[in-house]
Amino acid sequence: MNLEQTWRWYGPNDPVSLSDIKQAGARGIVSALHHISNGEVWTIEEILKRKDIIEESGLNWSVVESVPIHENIKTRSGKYHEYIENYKTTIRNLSVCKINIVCYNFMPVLDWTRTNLEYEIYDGSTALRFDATEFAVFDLLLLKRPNAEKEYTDTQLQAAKTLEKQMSDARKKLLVNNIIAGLPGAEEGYSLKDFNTILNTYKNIGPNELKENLYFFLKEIIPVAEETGVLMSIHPDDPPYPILGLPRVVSTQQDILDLYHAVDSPNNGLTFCTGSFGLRQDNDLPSMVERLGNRIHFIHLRSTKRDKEGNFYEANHLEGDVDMYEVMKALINEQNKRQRAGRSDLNIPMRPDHGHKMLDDQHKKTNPGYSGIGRLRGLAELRGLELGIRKSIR
Ligand code: CS2
Ligand code: MN
Repeated sequence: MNLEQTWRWYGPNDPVSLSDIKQAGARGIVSALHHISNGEVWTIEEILKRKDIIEESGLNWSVVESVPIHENIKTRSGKYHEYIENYKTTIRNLSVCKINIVCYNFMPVLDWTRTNLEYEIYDGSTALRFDATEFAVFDLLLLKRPNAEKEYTDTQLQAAKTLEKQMSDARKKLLVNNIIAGLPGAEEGYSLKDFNTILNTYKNIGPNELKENLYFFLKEIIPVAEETGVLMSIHPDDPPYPILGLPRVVSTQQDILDLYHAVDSPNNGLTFCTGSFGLRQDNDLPSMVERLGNRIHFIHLRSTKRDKEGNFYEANHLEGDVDMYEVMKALINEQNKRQRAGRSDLNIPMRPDHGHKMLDDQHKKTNPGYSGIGRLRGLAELRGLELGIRKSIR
């Protein structure tokens, strides 16, 4: 019994190839049909095309990350009925093709948010970083979001003004791009001009309304997931607190318990992402695994290092604020529990979530966070940690 070692692959245009992945030691592929627009049906034909390519390399398509949720569903407006029906069809089609773990997220407007994609850490590799002052510059002085000042302290406002004066136009442009142009996996990119208009679609949606919209969606799709044997696995918010005045509802243990309760079914489950949850000090990761574990269907392992000012960067997988040893131990305990309960889903798929740019990655163009060697290092360390714990507790 092991966790299934998986790897995110963006498809045939990914600079990291399937044979690279094989050499990294992963056997399961995590992939999505990024060429299909958000809200449209994934046809069996398109799914099989991708599946064949993966299987020809001797690998297996284990998880879909992600089938994106259209903004109309999140705001329950416009064509949300049609998009939910399309989503159900996609779930059915994936199950026909024997792919039955689906990751998704319910973050309004933006998927993950970083300000710097090339932050050099102490060992010379580069990591993704979120700088709270740079983010404030973006929000207050470049985007000029109405009433944004109310969400910042005087010290933060001052720091943002001072920093903005020192920034060149090129640096500002890069900052805007890093935040709104869409990181890999985020299906939408926006222009600065449209962005305030899009944010405005949430003017009457607070956390309660967003939760209701999420539960409405789940009540529609989970019965289809049950019927077809698909395990829906929501990914937490990154970062796990409100930004840009937008509500966030998948950030804490309580959020997940509420979600489990809203539709009480094993098919309504979780992607346990230590990098996202780990940004909050009040998220105790090992105990979250213990409490939420029976519906964890997919695992993302990475670490972050945060400071008191609200900045963070992505640390090496076994460094930073996440106690990876305790998390891994809790995951192994969860597997043991499943085995005792006679469950068959023991080899929970796990992937190294993000990696640094290091060694040869630094001479290549890679998707931010999804370098070859950086992730290979992450996976190798995690694999060793798992093996060590497993052997020592036997
Ligand atoms: C990110 C996201 O932390 C992460 O895993 O890379 O793109 C994430 O995959 C999506 O939000 C999941 O829907
Ligand atoms: Mn993740």
